[in-house]
Amino acid sequence: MSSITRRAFVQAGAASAAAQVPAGIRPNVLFIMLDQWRFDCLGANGNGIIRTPNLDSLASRSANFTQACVQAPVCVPSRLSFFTGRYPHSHKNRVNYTPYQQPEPMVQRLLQDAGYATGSVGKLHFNPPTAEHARSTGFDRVLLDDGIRRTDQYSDYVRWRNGADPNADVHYQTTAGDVPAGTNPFRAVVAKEYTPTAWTGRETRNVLRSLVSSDRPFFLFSSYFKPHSPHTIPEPYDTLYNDVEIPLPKAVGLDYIQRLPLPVQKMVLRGTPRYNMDRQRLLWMYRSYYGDMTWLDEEVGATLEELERTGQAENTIVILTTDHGDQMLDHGLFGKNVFFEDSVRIPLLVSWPGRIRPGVYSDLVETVDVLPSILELCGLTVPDHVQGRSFAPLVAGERSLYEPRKAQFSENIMPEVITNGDEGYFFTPGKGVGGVRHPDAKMIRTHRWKMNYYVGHGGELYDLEDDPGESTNLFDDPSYGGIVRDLKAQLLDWLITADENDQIARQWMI
Ligand SMILES: [Ca+2]
Repeated sequence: MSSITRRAFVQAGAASAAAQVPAGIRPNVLFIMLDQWRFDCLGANGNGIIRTPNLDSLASRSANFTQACVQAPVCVPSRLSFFTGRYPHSHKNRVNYTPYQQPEPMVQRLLQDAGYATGSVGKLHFNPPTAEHARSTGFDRVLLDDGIRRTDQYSDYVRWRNGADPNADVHYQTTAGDVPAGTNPFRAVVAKEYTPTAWTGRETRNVLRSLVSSDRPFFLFSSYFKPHSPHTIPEPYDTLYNDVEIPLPKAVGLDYIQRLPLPVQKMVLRGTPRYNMDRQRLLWMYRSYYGDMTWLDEEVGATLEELERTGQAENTIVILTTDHGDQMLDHGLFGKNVFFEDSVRIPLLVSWPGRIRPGVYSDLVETVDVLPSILELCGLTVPDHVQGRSFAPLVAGERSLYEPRKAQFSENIMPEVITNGDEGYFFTPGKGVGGVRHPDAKMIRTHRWKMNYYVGHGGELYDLEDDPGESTNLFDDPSYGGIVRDLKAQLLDWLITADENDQIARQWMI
């Protein structure tokens, strides 16, 4: 199907859903985001060790997308693709803490303009990182905590804790330090009730109550910093997985890392490389990450209970997802900024009782699809600038109106490769960043194949069916030349058509 036909298709879908939403009754939207949450760290996604009963229960009531991919494996570019429905090369925020200066409105503005009461609690990661700025993007109410030291001065959580916690002079990410052997070295010094996680949960429920009391439908973005590192885990969660041997990723050596394309090598080896770190310490990191997830499960569970208690559960679309995963030493590194499955493949749950058909969906959805899906489910028109494709027909409407994706795309300029974490570098056209032409990497992923392409530095090709751990790079193997050529052609097609609405005037000149 041509993309122009596709656009008409999407709009027809929006119109049909709009017709289904009774006049004056639009659903609420509760959008819950965790930060750096691995796809496999959810019981419902097949993890038999992690304890996430509330999230598993939500998954059983949701469309559970098992092949969802982020548009960029790093925070702000990914978040803005969720919020704008646009790919990173179109919304242009390619690294963290770039001001969003494009004219296209974000989801909160679109819903606010449609009469929604809007609120945000927790991490937004916008720049400038202030609540006032966040309100100017379309949030009526903002309680902010981005979760990192450099923005603490703008954090409503830090301000609150300074007045409430008798130990406020100890930074909230401080760990106990020397602990007896056999106990968790990541145990937090700060008591649970004074942590960002507890604050975000509590304030989410406070803002939820106040939004429900208005006579308008609401959009609430509830955003946790965890299970993002640094690992700091308060009692009682620090000991939850003490007796559990969580399977650890396969150890990799320098020989493996040095076979990766140069930008990926640099990413793995930047700063102090940790690919050969102590395995016992790694196990404690996993136990802390799992403990965080069980705690987040309780917080999200309490919020869903509150939604039920206010009588709004039946008329609320709940979205639960994350902005990217965490390597957790898979392939030799922590964090993200690479295209491995641990970073780009994310959990995505979308529910609406009686409207969204629960089940496991293996369709190739992208995070740019979330905004048009929200709008369509709310009976609103999807603006032309949106590049995503609504999955509303797939999960809640006429399935035949949904055109399945054949491939997903992700983009990453890997700035840390050049700056090693320093943020004082700017992009200069023709010169790159800091005088270095950065590798603007692109990923294409199909049901079977993943190809990552680094301008000037070759690529990676993985067979996700036969090699789900992405251990064998087939990019330079001549017997896969046809696959590489086909994926390159699809990548080129996407690059040409993704922002066609920015490139082509609506009316033909005669
Ligand atoms: Ca993030």
